Amino acid sequence: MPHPSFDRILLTGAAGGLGKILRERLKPFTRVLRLSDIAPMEAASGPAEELHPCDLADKQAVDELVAGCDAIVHFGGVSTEHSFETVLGPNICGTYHLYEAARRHGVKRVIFASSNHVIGFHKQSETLDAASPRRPDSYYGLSKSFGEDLATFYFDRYGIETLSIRIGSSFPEPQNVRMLSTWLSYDDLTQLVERGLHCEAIGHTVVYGASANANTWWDNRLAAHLGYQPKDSSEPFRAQVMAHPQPAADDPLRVYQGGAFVVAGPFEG
Ligand code: NAI
Ligand code: 15L
Repeated sequence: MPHPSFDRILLTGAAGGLGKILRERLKPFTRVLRLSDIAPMEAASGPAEELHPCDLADKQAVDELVAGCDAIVHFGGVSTEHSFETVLGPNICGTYHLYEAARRHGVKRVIFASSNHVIGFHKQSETLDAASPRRPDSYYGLSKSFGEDLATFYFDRYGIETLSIRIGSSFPEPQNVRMLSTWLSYDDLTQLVERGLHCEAIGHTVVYGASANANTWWDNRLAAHLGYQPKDSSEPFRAQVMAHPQPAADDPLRVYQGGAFVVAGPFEG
């Protein structure tokens, strides 16, 4: 096996759906993979893995978590819409804690799991690139938008480089008509994370995390320097998706890029 390019990569959200996938896929790139989550994780498989449970909302704990790492793949946090108070600690404070720890410990590269929900209020009739105005569709989307701003700030101020991946829908298969446009296969997700780790001079790059789907809403030309070449497409799943009863034409799932997130809440009053 070729010599790994990193000594110790930190993966947050390691107990989650995508964290479990990346736990396997990141191994070739690092001598040691440090795995972290607030939820229980499977035991380390050997010396190339180390478990470090941590609540992202705890600043001191995050500082200790990051010490000794040379890159961070940040997939931890609340991953769907909730009240502002629920999102605040893990996502807003937590991402700040990670960048602050990265600054203190000299980490120069972060891969940030951002989300399509930073632009979710755009209509599905629009085609967006990374410079399109954000239109967050939820407190969750707002937290990812803040994470992207943190990435810009920590690059401009401290030279920490980030790839923010605005992940569409990364699941084994697209589950509905909207996901025929937003689907990101696990192989294409892995390629994006690999590009984010190894591509030189990325500054803060924003890329839409989607496979080569036929009906896309996203144009990645502003991230062309990554060399991301998606290999998969939702097309082979179209027939099985369309065989199910379809949402009405005015259903948010058919109108907005963020789908049902645009009608979540309110959470009080
Ligand atoms: P997930 O919910 O399965 O995993 C998130 C993990 O974060 C969980 O294991 C959870 O325990 C952990 N976590 C939550 N609060 C925490 C805290 N306070 N401290 C430490 N860890 C905490 O979500 P999934 O699907 O694996 O997504 C991973 C990341 O990718 C998330 O940041 C999500 O927002 C983002 N993303 C995922 C998409 C998808 O299609 N799966 C789409 C867009 C973004
Ligand atoms: C996300 O940001 C969520 O983490 C994921 O669970 C899906 O809801 C996805 O977006 C999506 O928009 O399909």
